[in-house]
Amino acid sequence: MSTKFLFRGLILSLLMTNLSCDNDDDNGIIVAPNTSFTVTIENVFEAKDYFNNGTTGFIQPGASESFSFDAGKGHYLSFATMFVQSNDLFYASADHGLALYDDEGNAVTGDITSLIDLWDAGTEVNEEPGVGENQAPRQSGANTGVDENGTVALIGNVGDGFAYPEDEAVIKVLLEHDGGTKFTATIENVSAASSLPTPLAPGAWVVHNDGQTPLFVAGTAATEGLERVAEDGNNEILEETLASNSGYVSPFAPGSFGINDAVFTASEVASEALEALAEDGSPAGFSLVFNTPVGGGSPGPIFPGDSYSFEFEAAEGDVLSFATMLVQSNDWFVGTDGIQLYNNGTPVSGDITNLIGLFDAGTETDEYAGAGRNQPVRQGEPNTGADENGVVELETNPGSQVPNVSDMIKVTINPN
Ligand SMILES: [Ca+2]
Ligand SMILES: [Ca+2]
Ligand SMILES: [Ca+2]
Ligand SMILES: [Ca+2]
Repeated sequence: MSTKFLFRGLILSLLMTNLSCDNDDDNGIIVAPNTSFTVTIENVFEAKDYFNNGTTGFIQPGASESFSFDAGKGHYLSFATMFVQSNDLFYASADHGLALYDDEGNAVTGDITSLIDLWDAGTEVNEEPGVGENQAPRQSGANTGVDENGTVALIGNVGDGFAYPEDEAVIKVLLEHDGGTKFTATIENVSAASSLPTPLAPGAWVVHNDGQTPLFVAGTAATEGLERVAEDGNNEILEETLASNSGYVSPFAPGSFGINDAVFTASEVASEALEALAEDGSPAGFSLVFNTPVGGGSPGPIFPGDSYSFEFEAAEGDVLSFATMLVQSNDWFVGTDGIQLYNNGTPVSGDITNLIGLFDAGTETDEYAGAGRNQPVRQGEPNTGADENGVVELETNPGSQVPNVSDMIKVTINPN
């Protein structure tokens, strides 16, 4: 290094020393200057359109099959299963699914067969039911028959001239509420005594939000996944499509950070300020907050792909803590109660996600994450839910639907 650069470096350090005179201790000894850090918190959830999904199997006349799932207020159920003695007909709810809760927030239960209809996928020309040689029981192979190039329609609106048994004579669908967010649906094949006994073929179900049409849209062409379900009772493609697009996703809420003055302490009772942060995403009780998404104009949560960023100055020995609510939970937050900002005199730098944990504030009893009625998206007002009377601790059993911390959030720190 040239003397010129050394000189410049000296001037710079003298300037910085003067600027950081607050760091003079009582004996007048100069301590290391503060470093300015930037922390970035990014929501790295993989965006998904639907909440969860599954399949149903082959249901012979006289048999039934049940499947269970979790769902919250605002969730809908869609499913489809083939009317096997046909070319491309299937039983399903309306294209937007059926509401699992009524307007008062009560679970819908009982016999819901009246909400199920027989649909024509519009992919294969209809033959006489139970007789046609291109229908699943008789066709020479999968995907055999005359292309229809039509759209998905209620069979009652198709007018193909054939007679079909009443829906209630073939299928019966029951919905039970098992408490909390748990439901069990049962599909019963009651066609044995009908004019045309038929198996119901492997199908698919999906729990989703209002306004979504995950299996088909009436009046438009069927997807390949639905075509295979409706013509051949093959649910593989539809299952794959739904599974890759279903799962737990959550925003993170405005949060708080502290330098030395910790936002929380593990194993201790949460402060009121932390309770509001962890239950309702409100950092109002803290002085140091991050609340505005990068590139956003006003405070709000961060969704997949969004991030928060905040800056602070710290000196060797200082410790960073922070907390941001995992919104689709009762009182869970992601953060740390203490990360050393220097490592042997060097400012910490880079990805520190592995130092971050998922914590339960211990203030509100946990429900199924993503569906519980006392979680922010579904609760009527803040601070709703049963008191937990616990302490802040790592959440080690969040439920299999909740990804690992590093698949939900990425935290980086950089000295400026
Ligand atoms: Ca057809
Ligand atoms: Ca066929
Ligand atoms: Ca809790
Ligand atoms: Ca709550």
